[in-house]
Amino acid sequence: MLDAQSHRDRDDNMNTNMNRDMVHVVGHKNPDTDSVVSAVGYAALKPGEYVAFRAGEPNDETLELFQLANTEMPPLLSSLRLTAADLSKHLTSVDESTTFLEASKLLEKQKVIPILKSNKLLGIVTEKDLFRVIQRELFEEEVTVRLEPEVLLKTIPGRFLTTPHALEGIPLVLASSSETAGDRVRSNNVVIMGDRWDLLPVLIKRHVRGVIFTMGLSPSQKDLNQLADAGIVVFSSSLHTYNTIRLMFMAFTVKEAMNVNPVTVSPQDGLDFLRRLSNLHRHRYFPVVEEDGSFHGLVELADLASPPRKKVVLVDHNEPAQAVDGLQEAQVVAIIDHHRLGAFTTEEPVRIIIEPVGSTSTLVAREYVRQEVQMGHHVATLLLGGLVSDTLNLQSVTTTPLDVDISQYLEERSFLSRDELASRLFQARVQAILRDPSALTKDFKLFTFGKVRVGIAQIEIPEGSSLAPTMRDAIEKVMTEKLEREGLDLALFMLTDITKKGTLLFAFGQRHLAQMVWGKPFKDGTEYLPSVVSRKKQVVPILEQILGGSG
Ligand SMILES: [Mn+2]
Repeated sequence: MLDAQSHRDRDDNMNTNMNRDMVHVVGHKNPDTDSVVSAVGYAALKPGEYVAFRAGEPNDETLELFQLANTEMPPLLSSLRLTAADLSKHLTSVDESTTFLEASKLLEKQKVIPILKSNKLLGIVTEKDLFRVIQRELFEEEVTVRLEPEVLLKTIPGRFLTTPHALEGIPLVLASSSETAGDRVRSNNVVIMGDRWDLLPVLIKRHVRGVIFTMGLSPSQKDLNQLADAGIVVFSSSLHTYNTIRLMFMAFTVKEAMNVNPVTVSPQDGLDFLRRLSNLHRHRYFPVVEEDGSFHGLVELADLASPPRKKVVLVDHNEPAQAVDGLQEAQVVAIIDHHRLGAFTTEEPVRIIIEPVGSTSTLVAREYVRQEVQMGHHVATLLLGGLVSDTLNLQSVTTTPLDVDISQYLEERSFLSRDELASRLFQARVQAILRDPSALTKDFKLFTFGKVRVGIAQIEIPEGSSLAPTMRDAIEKVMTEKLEREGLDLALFMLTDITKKGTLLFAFGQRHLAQMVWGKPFKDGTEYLPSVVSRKKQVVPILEQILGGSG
């Protein structure tokens, strides 16, 4: 018998599929290179505990970097919400031919058993379900048993003395004197008896269905032949009569007891849905079944009350709006970032590393130095790529001395030249823009100067001005579209050359306005403006000054 303590123990054994200690390390949605590689780099600090993810499809530059580093892209994390897949439990499953005896042994370890056929769910069975069948036997006036040979052999130790067949009929124990016994025997009986050889002629005469001899007894060969000739199935149980009969109650298969219509859920179903479902159906278990019908696991009602939260480290972002969906259901354990701190509150203390440096990769790499962890060359290559990508190969205004130091540290460990890596990455970036020029207007901004509506877009690229011939068509296409769609007077595109620290300015629409503002001819619609790199500080103010205040 199970006591209360062992009940508790086996509950604890039923752990959900979710690894509660696993920490998801993930960057922002619409991931750039820095956000993907800083997740990989940070996760590699604690292998086995931290696992890196990406929050969206990688761009061409990021793909190029992972190819260069010969490393696998981390998997997509689309949500941090708890799902039925996370909450489902590891359970031993059985097939429908499993006997009650086998099932009841398994039910000492788990409270519910899934019954499968080729990994498809047929039903579930609990102790209650087994007991319902046994109870039916207990309260029926006249019980008919059907003991299938395989079930009988698996339940009662013993052997068939005749060809194995199902023993089907009304059980009758012959213990009384031959006179009384003879009167009681019917042809639909399965007789259970000891060494009452004197009664065998009666059994043969009445054509009983079968005989079970107890205590391992077997009749003489002559008697056995006569029983067999009369079509009577003979089984010899090695147990005594009481134990033989007791086990007959267990000579069923789970097929006869299982609940074939449990309410099932799919692996993607979220916690809210599961809670609503459990209010609707007062079931204790909800099998989790894939779309193709294959069995995934079981969610238990008790686990919906206070489920564990997924742990997450945010890299390269700290604003919930930029984070993977379901962040509010997760537990943030750390933030590693180089962006401004947005509105953010947590329930527990959080490790925060936010510094105004050129890339998150820089901060992640510094953790290797601080924590004295050896950095492999794959990670060094990836982090160097992230650093180069965000700082435009150390030429962006956001670049700090720390970025420069760390870039040297990474360059040594990656066995790569930073400049070569940079040129590979920026080539990939340009190729991607040519394939999908809409990327050029990602940071498009609208202004009104006096009565003039102006739109300005900008990209910053090392050796940017040398790319003008390749990119001219793409720039013209997206900017004339903007001009028309936004009803602009003037559309400006800044192709900023980070290396030369200047901007090639493209003007579309009323070009004479640009000619007036900068006092230059804008032949072919472009003009190179040396030492102009900032839209906010160098382009907007002069437009405002010549065309009128913005508003
Ligand atoms: Mn970044």
